[in-house]
Amino acid sequence: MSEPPDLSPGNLAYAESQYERYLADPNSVDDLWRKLFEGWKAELNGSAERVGPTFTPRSIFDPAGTVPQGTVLSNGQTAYPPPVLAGGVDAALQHRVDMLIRNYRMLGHTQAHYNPLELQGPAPHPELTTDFYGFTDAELDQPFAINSTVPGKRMRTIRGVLNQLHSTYCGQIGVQFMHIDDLPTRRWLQQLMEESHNEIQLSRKEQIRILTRLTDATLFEEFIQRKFIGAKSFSLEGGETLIPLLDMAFEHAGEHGTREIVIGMAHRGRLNVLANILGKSPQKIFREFEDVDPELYMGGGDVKYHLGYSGDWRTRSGKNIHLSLCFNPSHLEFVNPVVLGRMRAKQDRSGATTRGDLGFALLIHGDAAFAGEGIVPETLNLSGLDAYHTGGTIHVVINNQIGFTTGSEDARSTEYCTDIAKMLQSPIFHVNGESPEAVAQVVKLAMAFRQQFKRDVVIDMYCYRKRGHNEGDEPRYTQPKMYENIDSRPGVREAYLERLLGLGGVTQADADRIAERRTELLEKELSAAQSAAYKPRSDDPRGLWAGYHGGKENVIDDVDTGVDRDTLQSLLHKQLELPDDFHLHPKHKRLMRMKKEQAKGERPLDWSAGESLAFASLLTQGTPIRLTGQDCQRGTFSHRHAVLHDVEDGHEHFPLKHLSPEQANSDIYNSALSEAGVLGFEYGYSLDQPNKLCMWEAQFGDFVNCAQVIIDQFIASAEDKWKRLSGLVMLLPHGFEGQGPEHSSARLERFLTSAAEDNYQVCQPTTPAQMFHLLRRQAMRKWRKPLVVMTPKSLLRHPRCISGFEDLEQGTYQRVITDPEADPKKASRILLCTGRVYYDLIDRRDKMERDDLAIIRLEQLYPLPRRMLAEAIAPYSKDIPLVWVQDEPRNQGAWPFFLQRFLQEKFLGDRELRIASRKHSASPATGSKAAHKLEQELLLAEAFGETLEENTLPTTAVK
Ligand SMILES: Cc1ncc(C[n+]2csc(CCOP(=O)(O)OP(=O)(O)O)c2C)c(N)n1
Repeated sequence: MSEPPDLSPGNLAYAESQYERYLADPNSVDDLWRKLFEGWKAELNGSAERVGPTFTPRSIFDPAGTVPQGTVLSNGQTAYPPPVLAGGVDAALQHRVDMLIRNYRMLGHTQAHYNPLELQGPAPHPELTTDFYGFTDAELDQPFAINSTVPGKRMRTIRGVLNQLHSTYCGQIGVQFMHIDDLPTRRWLQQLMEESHNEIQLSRKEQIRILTRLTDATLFEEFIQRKFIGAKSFSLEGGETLIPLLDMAFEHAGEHGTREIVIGMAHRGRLNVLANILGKSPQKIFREFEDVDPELYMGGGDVKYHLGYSGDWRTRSGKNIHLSLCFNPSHLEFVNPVVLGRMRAKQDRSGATTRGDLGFALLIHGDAAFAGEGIVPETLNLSGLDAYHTGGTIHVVINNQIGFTTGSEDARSTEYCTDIAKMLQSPIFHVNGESPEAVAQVVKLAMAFRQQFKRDVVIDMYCYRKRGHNEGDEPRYTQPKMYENIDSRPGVREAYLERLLGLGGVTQADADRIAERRTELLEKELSAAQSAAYKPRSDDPRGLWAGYHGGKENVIDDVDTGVDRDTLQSLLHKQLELPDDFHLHPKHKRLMRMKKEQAKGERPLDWSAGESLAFASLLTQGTPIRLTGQDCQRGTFSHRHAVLHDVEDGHEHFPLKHLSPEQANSDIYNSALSEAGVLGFEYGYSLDQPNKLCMWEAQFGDFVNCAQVIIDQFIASAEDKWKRLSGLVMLLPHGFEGQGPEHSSARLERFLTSAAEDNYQVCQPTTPAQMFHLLRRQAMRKWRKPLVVMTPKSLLRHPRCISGFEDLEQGTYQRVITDPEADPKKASRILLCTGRVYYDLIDRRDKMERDDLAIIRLEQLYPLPRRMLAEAIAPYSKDIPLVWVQDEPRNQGAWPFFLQRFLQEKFLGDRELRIASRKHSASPATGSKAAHKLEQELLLAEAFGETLEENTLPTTAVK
């Protein structure tokens, strides 16, 4: 035999028989085989130059083997993995070994020591015992030829491999990554972890840095406990490793070229992060504890552990990263989508080509909140979508194993609080927060993973909460055993210092010096905070926001939002131009014909035209737009068609992207079926793109119910609490058209209930021209206020809901529309209404041929245009009643708001006010179409004074 031994998969059975013969009697095989086997033996013994093997057996270590899967071999067989022998091991044994190895990767985390409070260590997992696989001692010491990502000798015993797997997967890091379907991604992680046994080698300098950051974190909390006894600070104690964790993350980020990081976190440890990471001076924080500036915060402001901040981080190698910690409400986790939206806006602004190159979002969660709040999966689900992708978020859970007083056994059905994140193809690292070096390894892996794959990654840092939920709370009422354990722990800094002293690289004197310097600084900051010379930073909008205003509407002038007819016509024509080879849906062809007639001025403009002209004119003026929402590309009611789909091959055409070469970006995306997540994202986006018209459209207005937290806690009150401005637009289809309790009302009353201090605008436009002017006004005024628009459904195609070019050419949004047809001298009553019902009223007036009715529309409900309303009503006699007409039940809609203003502010003078509406009702609308019609009839009759006015309020009550 002169050829080298054939070790291809097709010949492995023969090779195995040769090896068995060799083991029984080395001389029973021929020279070449003998030499090969001797080489293996020598390697196993750690001596002699390696002679073989030249084949790499297929195993879990090398699933592809030497021969790629599916290759047809010279003998005609296909090379896919018979359970193969390796180095003379039988196929069944090899299979058992492969199973064990796979299970280590999959289940090793169950044996890992990531939980500092689990003193006994984890209970053994049967599938990770050698008994489960029936290995004998002899087999454990039997050599394998392994070409694996596990470095080291090629010939390994099962025992040797097990040791390596155990140290990699069952140390202080428990990793879940086998749920990732993509093999190269898993291999990438596997290699990084197994090569290093999942341990990091830190230099002395790096260790001292960790000690310093732990000292910063620890002393900060101790200082607050000492100086502000009993004050709520939601201390980080027990989880101090968060500070070195973030420190290391930002250092890695700098090396990856990151320039921006947007951070979201709850109250726990926030002050510590502000002081030790964001660079907010402790002086400012202490001043907030002192609470000596009440006049600055009358009726506004927020508690200190909800405040945001931004600062610059300079890495050791001199790179600069801008950090922004978002303001957030108490409502846990709702800040998540807001943070992502901000990051996306920064990325879009920067024009970076690859998402995540500019920077990423970092979200710090609590264990109970991460497992419990639905906004978490809503936000995770956005992470891979075109409209919301930001290139991967770093999630850090401060897993202190308790939520207020509730333990994990009552808080979740899952093993880990992070299990929901397995929905993403992302690794989850559970790590012992008492081991800063294990945390350092995890940070390195997580940062590298995000950088490589631009996907989310989760660090679940197990720790504990040294005190109660807040400083005044007694945790031992409910968790006596847990706190017995916690009370016996030395503290993270102490324990780490102990380790470093043991290693000999640091002396106690070094450590004391670090601590003394920090304490001195904190003392100085405190006396500065207590000094009378302290000056708070001004809240005036700066940077990106310079030139924009919040505050009252009367601080800002109205703008002329008209556009000349030629431009409008050309913008409509432009939107009708299609690429030559584009195949339209047949129904769409009819629509296009109609739109052409509109463009030529042969047909009046409908809602769709008004809206698309607002978009198109802003885009060509240089104002970018962004609109997302469920099915908003087409529009729930098929009016928008912002994206056309070729009926032959499905490819898309965006008319609003083809207006002019210089136009601004037009981003119109269908959203995930989420309201809170998506609205939170868009709100966040609006915070970092003040010049862009940012809009969210609810599918039906009532779906806004599901986003209520975002509205109440951010949109309605952010300016009041945090001086944050936003120009976000919410388009909420609203109108009583017999569609049942749910699809009728966008809950106008709720917006009006929380309307105060001109915190947002609530408008209900009733013509295409009004919609056109409203959207343009929102973008063109420098007043940045959220805008709530009650948009129509049936009016999208109502024959009377039309405008002419002349209506779009001049003027601006009309807050009140007077009645040009009414003769004040003849009028016997004034009907004041808002929204869709106006068209019912004019139809009925025409039908009844009544000329004694004035119908006035209130198009801006908030800020209430009192003066304009008074002027609109002034020509009419004081002795005729003013009737507020609304579709909504009496306890809903605008009536409760309007009545209160009318009574309190008396802006319409001494006049009788009546109401025509549906009766008080718990639900917004009837489910019966017929009942709806009947109700509508009664309502209109009542408005027209055709029924006994039992429902009118006594005059005295309303005057
Ligand atoms: C949406 C929401 N529900 C309830 C609360 C009240 N609350 C504040 S902290 C907390 C426990 C949070 O536990 P966890 O997420 O584990 O964070 P930890 O405070 O333990 O760090 C609760 C119930 C809240 N702030 N927000």
